Amino acid sequence: MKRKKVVFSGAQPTGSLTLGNYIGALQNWKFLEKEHNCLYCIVDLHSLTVRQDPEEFRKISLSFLAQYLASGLDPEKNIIFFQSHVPQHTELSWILGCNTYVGELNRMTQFKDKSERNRDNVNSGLFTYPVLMAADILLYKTDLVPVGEDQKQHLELTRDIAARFNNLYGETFPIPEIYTPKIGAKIMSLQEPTKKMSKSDENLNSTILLMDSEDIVVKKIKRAVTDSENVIAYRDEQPGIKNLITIYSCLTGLSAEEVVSKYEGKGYGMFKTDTAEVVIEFLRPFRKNYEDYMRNPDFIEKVYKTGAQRAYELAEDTMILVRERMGLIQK
Ligand code: AQP
Repeated sequence: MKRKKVVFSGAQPTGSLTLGNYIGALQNWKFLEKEHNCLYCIVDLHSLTVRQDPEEFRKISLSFLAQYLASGLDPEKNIIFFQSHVPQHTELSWILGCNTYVGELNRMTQFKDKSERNRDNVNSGLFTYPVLMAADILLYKTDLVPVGEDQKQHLELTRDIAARFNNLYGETFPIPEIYTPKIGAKIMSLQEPTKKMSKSDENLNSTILLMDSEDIVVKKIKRAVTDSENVIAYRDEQPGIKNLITIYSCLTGLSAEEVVSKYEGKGYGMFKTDTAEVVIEFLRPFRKNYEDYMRNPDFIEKVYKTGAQRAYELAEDTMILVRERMGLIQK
């Protein structure tokens, strides 16, 4: 029988998930669960590259798990777990780090961006983060990685590391492919639509959070930066409007062209009101599910414990092979 493809992805539990995280990644996760073996991880160790308040961090991590479930991921079909519960991630990360060049890590644009934003804490974890990400992916012999466009460079590096390891030590890892949505792979900031929407953006009006109330969504979309053309067109010269069309399209299933023709001759005011309505309609069931899950901590715990157990077994199978390939004495 043909082996089902393995899918791995994750998000860092910092702040709260944005509509960008959902459209760029989570929406595809749900889609892929039907025909693949999927592992969806809360990559909590990655969050430590930025200082966290421990009490708050614990709450955010659990809230992320509830948000994964609220966005429709089925814990029976998928392995849902915390990265820190499966110690092989850090073990493989060390081994891969010994096969990654400093020059390669120096080229990572996210490191440059994040170290500028966190000047008082440019730690070595921030620099080696892409190696841990490569380990997250390769540990499960992943074939497909559904992520947003911002992760492309890290995924290219993962592929290079996998190919190098296979060449040096023998065929071990499949070379993973990136899987991005055709439209919506990069949802932009509502305030600076040439920059990606990011959950750590200090300007709260830039992001729509999955946890935002209806009033807040309306306010944020009303304030979204547009232009003075007053024509609803899907083109790079109008990045603010293009972004809103993208959001509208991804949440309704209409193509960008269909959205444009629906609003032909209409003003920005009406388009923004309708876009806010589309977002609210999407968020309403999400919120209800989220609250139901948060009222059920026992269920949440069962999901992450079962997930970690299943992930651990798969991870250990890979590590036995990796240790063998590297000449480490088996336990
Ligand atoms: N704006 C975006 N549009 C489309 N996809 C996006 N993703 C992030 N932002 C957008 C995708 O969401 C997944 C989870 O992201 P992450 O938690 O790993 O962190 P990130 O990529 O660094 O995203 P953020 O929101 O910008 O987080 P912070 O501010 O904490 O660094 C990934 O698949 C990502 O591609």
